[in-house]
Amino acid sequence: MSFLSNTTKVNSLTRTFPTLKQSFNKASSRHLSSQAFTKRTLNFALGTTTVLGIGLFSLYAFNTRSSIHELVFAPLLRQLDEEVAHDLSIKLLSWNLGPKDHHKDSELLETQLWGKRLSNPLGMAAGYDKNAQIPDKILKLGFGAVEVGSITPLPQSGNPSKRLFRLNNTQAIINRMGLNNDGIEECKKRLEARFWKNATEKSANDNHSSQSITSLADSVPKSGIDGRLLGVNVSKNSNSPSDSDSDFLTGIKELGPFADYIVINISCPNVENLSSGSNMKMMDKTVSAARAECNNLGDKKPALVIKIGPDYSENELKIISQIALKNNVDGIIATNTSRSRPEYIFKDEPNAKNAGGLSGPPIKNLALNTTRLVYKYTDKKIPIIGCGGVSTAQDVLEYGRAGASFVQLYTSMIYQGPGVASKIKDDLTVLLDGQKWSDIIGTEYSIY
Ligand SMILES: Cc1cc2nc3c(=O)[nH]c(=O)nc-3n(C[C@H](O)[C@H](O)[C@H](O)COP(=O)(O)O)c2cc1C
Ligand SMILES: *[C@@H]1O[C@H](CO)[C@@H](O)[C@H](O)[C@H]1NC(C)=O
Ligand SMILES: *[C@@H]1O[C@H](CO)[C@@H](O)[C@H](O)[C@H]1NC(C)=O
Ligand SMILES: *[C@@H]1O[C@H](CO)[C@@H](O)[C@H](O)[C@H]1NC(C)=O
Ligand SMILES: *[C@@H]1O[C@H](CO)[C@@H](O)[C@H](O)[C@H]1NC(C)=O
Ligand SMILES: *[C@@H]1O[C@H](CO)[C@@H](O)[C@H](O)[C@H]1NC(C)=O
Ligand SMILES: *[C@@H]1O[C@H](CO)[C@@H](O)[C@H](O)[C@H]1NC(C)=O
Ligand SMILES: *[C@@H]1O[C@H](CO)[C@@H](O)[C@H](O)[C@H]1NC(C)=O
Ligand SMILES: *[C@H]1O[C@H](CO)[C@@H](O)[C@H](O)[C@H]1NC(C)=O
Repeated sequence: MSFLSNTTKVNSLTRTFPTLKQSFNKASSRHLSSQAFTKRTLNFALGTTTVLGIGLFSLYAFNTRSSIHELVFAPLLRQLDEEVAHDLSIKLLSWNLGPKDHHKDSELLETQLWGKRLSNPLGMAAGYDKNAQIPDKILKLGFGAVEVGSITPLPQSGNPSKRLFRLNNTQAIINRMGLNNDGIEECKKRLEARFWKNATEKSANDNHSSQSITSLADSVPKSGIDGRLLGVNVSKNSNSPSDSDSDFLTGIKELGPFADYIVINISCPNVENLSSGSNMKMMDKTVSAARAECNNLGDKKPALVIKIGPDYSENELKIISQIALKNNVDGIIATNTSRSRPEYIFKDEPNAKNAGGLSGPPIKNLALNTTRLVYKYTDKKIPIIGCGGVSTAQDVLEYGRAGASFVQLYTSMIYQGPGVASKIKDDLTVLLDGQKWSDIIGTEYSIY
């Protein structure tokens, strides 16, 4: 009885997900032939039901293209406290209970960056895998790049809770985490371990001498996976002096060898007005010190990337662009969360009044405008990484046309679940309509 009713359920499920029908039929015939002579006890029926149930569940659950993530798992996680949900999602992925993207990326989505191949233009932004625990699981969700961090020299616990807020109606987030992280030593152990595992697989006669990092060809990404990039975001401990750069430099020196790109925070809350000469000098000094430290790594050096906020004026962006050009910065991430709040948000969102950085769709136009201006003022010479409110393929396309070489997202995964990268890639392939991603980058400016 129980088996029959389960079959009925299975049939209705396979109507919704027709590709499952075959696997179900195979699984059930295998079961019946191997167990044909055992007693058909109630236990057996229950056991079969459970096995089939788990089997079917896994087929849905372990595929990023299954709608179960957006329709069931993500809403379930959203019933929990924001930070509990975040930590649980990291645990699930680290236990290999996350879904995987089983498709090969369309060739249309490919691009080249820093001499390496990037197989699709979707990256996971900093702040999700703060402690470098699961970069490979994130890449398996279908992202082309993953940025871990921010990581500070010493571990720190961040701001007191509550420090993370959902704004359900606008699918936005406000956070003031305050850089909670495990510190360089712990994170370096993880990054080093994953790096060597792959480096030694790739070149069997290498051993763990520091020279063998340099023996990897330049085009081999530090992610260890062709077409995928690994970034590390380094920052200062909150009790370090605000005018000291030594925390960044430590981060670059220790973690740089294991990253394709390294990101530094150049925005200082008490350096509001960049137009003033002394603030500009301070930013310039930080970037040039970071450039020098990066160069010290020689052949192991990662690309040096700066991340900026979305709240700068056009004039300030002009100045930042000049500083970036002068110091041969390799990339600019535009943007971080915003201090601002659009007026409409207070009407819909009880949480909008909380202090912290706003992310998600309400900051998209700010971040997109920033991308556009930085692309223009750097004379298209520095690759821009678009970030802020990316939740659909249309958003990705807009960032690409405005000048982004690739984009990052975070907040939309909180609302759409771990299938978000696969979904956006599929839609983007359709939207591109035969054009290549690399050909649409910056096309808004082709008229100049
Ligand atoms: C909870 C949370 C934590 C974040 N932590 C970091 C961080 O540690 N370092 C960082 O550079 N950006 C951090 N960000 C900013 C994101 O990387 C990204 O720049 C921003 O959220 C805009 O993208 P989105 O709208 O797709 O989320 C964080 C964002 C959120 C929502
Ligand atoms: C957001 O949605 C979740 C789940 O639906 C709910 O538990 C939570 O109270 C909502 N928060 C706000 C601020 O509306
Ligand atoms: C190593 O590379 C393979 C593919 O080349 C990838 O599947 C795996 O996740 C990588 N592992 C680590 C630890 O880098
Ligand atoms: C491995 O490292 C040792 C020293 O640490 C060195 O003597 C040896 O030649 C190395 N082997 C290879 C294959 O590089
Ligand atoms: C960014 O840097 C400034 C000073 O350089 C510091 O005050 C601020 O806390 C940093 N923020 C992050 C997120 O690293
Ligand atoms: C920034 O500095 C410039 C020049 O010192 C000044 O004209 C401008 O008003 C300042 N802006 C703000 C927002 O303080
Ligand atoms: C990013 O935003 C956070 C929160 O608003 C802030 O603490 C940090 O300084 C910002 N970093 C950059 C690089 O703008
Ligand atoms: C973005 O820039 C356009 C053109 O300058 C402007 O009209 C628009 O208001 C800007 N949007 C935001 C959110 O700043
Ligand atoms: C690095 O990560 C922190 C969050 O941990 C974020 O606030 C900051 O803006 C990031 N900085 C850069 C340069 O990406």
